[in-house]
Order: sequence, then C-alpha cells, then structure tokens
Amino acid sequence: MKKFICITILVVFILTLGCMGAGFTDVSKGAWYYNTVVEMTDKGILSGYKDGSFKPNDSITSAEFTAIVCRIKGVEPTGSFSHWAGGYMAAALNNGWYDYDEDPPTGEKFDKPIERQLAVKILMKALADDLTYDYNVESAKIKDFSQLNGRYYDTVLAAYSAGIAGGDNNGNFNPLSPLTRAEACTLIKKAMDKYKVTTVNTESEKHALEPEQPITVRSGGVSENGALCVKGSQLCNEDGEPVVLRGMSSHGLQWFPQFVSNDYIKAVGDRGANVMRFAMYTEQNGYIQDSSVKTTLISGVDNALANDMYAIIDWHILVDGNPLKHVDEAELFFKEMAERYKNSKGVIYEICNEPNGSVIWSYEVKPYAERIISAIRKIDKDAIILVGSPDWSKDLDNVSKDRLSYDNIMYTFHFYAGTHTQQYRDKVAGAINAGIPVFISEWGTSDAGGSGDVYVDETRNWLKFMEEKNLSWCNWSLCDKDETSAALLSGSNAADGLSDSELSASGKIVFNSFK
Ligand code: IDC
Repeated sequence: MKKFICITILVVFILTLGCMGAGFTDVSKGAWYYNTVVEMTDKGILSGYKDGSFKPNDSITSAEFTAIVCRIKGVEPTGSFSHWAGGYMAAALNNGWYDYDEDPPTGEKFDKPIERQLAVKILMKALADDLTYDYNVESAKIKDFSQLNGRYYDTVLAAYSAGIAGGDNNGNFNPLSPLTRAEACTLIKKAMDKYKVTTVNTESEKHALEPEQPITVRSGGVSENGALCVKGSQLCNEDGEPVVLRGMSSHGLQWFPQFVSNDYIKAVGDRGANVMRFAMYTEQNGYIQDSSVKTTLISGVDNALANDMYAIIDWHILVDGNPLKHVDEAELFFKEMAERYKNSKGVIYEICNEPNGSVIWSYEVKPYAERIISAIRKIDKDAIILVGSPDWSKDLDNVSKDRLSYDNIMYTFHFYAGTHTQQYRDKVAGAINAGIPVFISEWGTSDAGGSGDVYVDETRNWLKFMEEKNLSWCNWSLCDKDETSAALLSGSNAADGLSDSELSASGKIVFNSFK
C-alpha cells in the first residue's frame, strides 16, 4: 500500500496565510520554479517567511530537508534531542535513509546545506518502491558523473531513471553542491508525483508536531541541565546539582492561545526564563467542555522545548475544587501526554493546579495523585510531577504528615503578593525544613484575584525568599488581559522580542527577575 500512503503535512518555517501560494515577493511568475513553489506551498510542504518572501535561492539545510521527507512519508520523530529536528534525523537514520557518517547524530551538519547527492538519496530511500536503472544509460546522462561518490550511484541513477533528478543546463548533476529551496521543491514534487504520495492535511496533527524553528541553546536550558530529579527537597539537574527554573505561566489557554506562539515563548526565553507553564483549564470552557484546547497546549509545549525551555503541563482545576471529579479524564489525558513526551527531558507534569473547597489532602487529593502518578509512571518513569494541595495549593502541613511515596515528586505552593505575606513564607520555609520539595508553579504580584495593585514591596520580599531557598517559579500570567497580574501590555509584539515598554508594571518586575 506504499503507493497510497496518507501523509501529514506540516510546516517547517513560520507559515502565514498571506504568503501561501502565489504572491511571494521573490517568486516571479516567469521563474522556472513558480508553479512548483505555488503547488508545494499550497499543500503546506514548504512555506514562506513572515516577510512574504520564499527565498528560492537559499540553500535548504540537512535538518529541514530530512524533516520534510519524514513528514510526507508519515514518519514520526523518535528520541529526545535538543535540536528541533533531532528526532527526525534519528528516525531517518533508523530507517536507513542515510548512514551514520553522512550526518552524525551529534548534529554538527544538521544546520548545514545538504549536498544534492545526499538529498536525492534520502528522498529515494524514503519514497521509491525500488531502485531500478540501467547503469550505462543513466550514468551517460550525467556529465560530471566522475564527481559522484559511489555510495550514491544506486539512488541517484534510479532518480535519473525515474525522471526525478536531472542535470543543470550543462548536464551536470553537481553532487556536492547545496540544494536550493526552489530545487528542493521540484525534487520533492517529482518524487511525490512519481510514487503517488497523496496528502492529507490535518490541522490538529500539524499543530501537534510543528517544530517551527531550530532551537537556541540557552544557558540554564534543557540541553544544559538535562532530565531533572529531586534530591531531598531540592530540584536538581541530570548531574544531581541544584537547579532553579524561573519563567511564566500562560493564562487560560482557551482564552489566550496567541501567547504560547513560538514568538512569545522565544521572547520570554530570550529575557532569561528557562521554563513555561501551560495552564489548561478543565472548566470554564476548558478541556472538559472542549478538548480541542489540548492542541494549543501541545503546540505551546513543543514551542517551549524547541526553545530549550522546560515545559509544565498544568491540569488547571479551579472552579471544581475536587480533583476526583474528573479523575478519569485526567488519567486518560496524562497517559496521552506521557506517551507523547516520555522521551523528552524537558516536560514536567502538574496534575492538579489548585484543589479547593472542602477537599482534604489524605482523602481526596492524595488518592487522586496516586492514581495519576502511577498512570504516568508506567509510561514515563522519572519525569518531575508537581502535586497541588487543598486550600488553593497551600496545605503543605497536611502534605508533610502524609507524603506520597514516589520519587521525583514536588508539591506546589501558590501565592499572590497582595494576599499572602510573611506567615506564608514561614509556612513554606517550615515545609522545606521538613524535607518537602516545593515548587512555586504559580504566583502573582497582585492580589489573589489577579487584580488590585502591584504589591511591589511584598513581591520583592517573595523574590528574595525564593532566591534564598532555591525555589523554582512561574509567574501568573503571560497575557495582555486588563488585570494587574497580566505581564503584557496590549499591543505587544514578540516577533522582535519583548522589551520593558511592552510589559505591564507586573511584567517589568517579573521579566527582570528571571536571571
Ligand atoms: C484567574 C485569571 C482571571 C480569570 C480567573 C477565573 O487571572 O483572568 O478570570 O482566573 O478563571 C489562581 C488560579 C488562576 C487565577 C489566579 C488569579 O490558579 O487561574 O487566574 N489565581 O485569580 N489561584 C490563585 C489566584
């Protein structure tokens, strides 16, 4: 059924509707590649840049080309890598589309232009049913055949025979030269036509897998610290050294999906944050009412990972204070997330934002946590799991008396500077002294309603306290809602980063405290 492969189409570069198909500023109607570029960009296989250009003569990198081939072939990335395309490269290597020495998994060639001979090999190995050709006939077509490395004879000659590859005006194949984006379009289109690869464009999967841009390796990021663990009450990196995560929480993803785009997350990372929390409300038109919000969550998480930041998946219970109310849905959801991210070193699970109302730690929250943690642990053996407690994640006293018996668990504590003061710092300090690992997965500079003043002095007291205690934190929230706790001013644009002038009074304090 190779000929009828259903494939998923994704975009490699940032895709804006305005530059799809015709209308690229640098693709003129008369260009030899015009029709192909239009067709391939309309199908979403390659896309243009935000500024409306396509850059047809730029060379395509090894990672970009290989990721496209994986996607049109429906091959999923495997493994956990700091490079955005590491999983695609590993999958292609595992499938035998290229050999170890041609593009080592250490990645030094991933972002280099791909050689034409290697591009043809990867494409043919992935899509061709068989590699048939007449050596004498095909080799005679290639004027610079002597330049072609013998390991590429079968794939390049088969591609010539199938009419997929061809020479330049002088009849040269130029095996060692880079492939341009326009040429890559043409090559891929011909192979798809020849091997009858049909395309199915599923929006949800597009979001689910979209890597957007290559990552920037950040100091304090996932590539530096690796898989986290808990030692005593301290969060530690893969080498067992203390680590502190600082960053932002999203607002409700059902209301403000635009702020978990790559631009916003990158901008937060560029200001020094190394973690993003994604608040997926269960109620208030959240996941229980409309599970499509999961798509936003996944794209946010993928964006954070692509930016070398840790990502917290937050099951944001709030209106329904008893986590057991939706324990079945929670279990299914976390199993799915664990399957999806089990190989990633950067994902942290937060299983219940803020239990509240009449719930009791030992009777409701702990049994809920045991069920969800054991479901996650069956799939993802050692990721950090954050657990909330009654009283809007403040009941560390009862947690201390009756702890969960799993490794790599941390308990969340949430505060709002206008409401919670010294006595709450004492509470947290007491819990830490009792050996409880605490993670401040949500805090605000405002009052507990998210509004009121920015409580500058009390915020400073908390920041100092968290620094002294090596506590990791996420601030509420990365959005531009008209409320004090929102970090952004309306009209912010993260495409060129986020400067203080785009931040609210709260955002200014917080963004300047990441490092
Ligand atoms: C608030 C938002 C507000 C929204 C409200 C209701 O800031 O815009 O209308 O939720 O959903 C929390 C919660 C967090 C709250 C925040 C501020 O985890 O969802 O967000 N807060 O009230 N706990 C303590 C405070």
